[in-house]
Amino acid sequence: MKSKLLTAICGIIMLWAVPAGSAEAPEQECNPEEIFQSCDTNKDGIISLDEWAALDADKNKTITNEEWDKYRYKSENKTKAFQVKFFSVYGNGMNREEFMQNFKRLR
Ligand SMILES: [Ca+2]
Ligand SMILES: [Ca+2]
Repeated sequence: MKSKLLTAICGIIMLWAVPAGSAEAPEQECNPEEIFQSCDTNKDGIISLDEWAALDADKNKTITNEEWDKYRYKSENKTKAFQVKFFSVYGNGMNREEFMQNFKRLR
């Protein structure tokens, strides 16, 4: 009987010890690879103008962290500042290499 009570108390203490989700989420280092994959919705390795337009909310040919957060997380800014400019040598879409070259982390 006594040990049962002790087990119950220990259980309650352990529940307390587990943080109930940190209130302030730390800023995340956004992963360019993840952004590329998300842009490339049909997974052909090229971000077409249509795929790009889905993220580029203000249509200025640049995707910023705000636009990314809105697309990916829907609310509150979680990503460190960055921008990616649309650049395509052949004008038919941006491949992975072009994307990585045009990804800029802002301070
Ligand atoms: Ca694509
Ligand atoms: Ca934009």
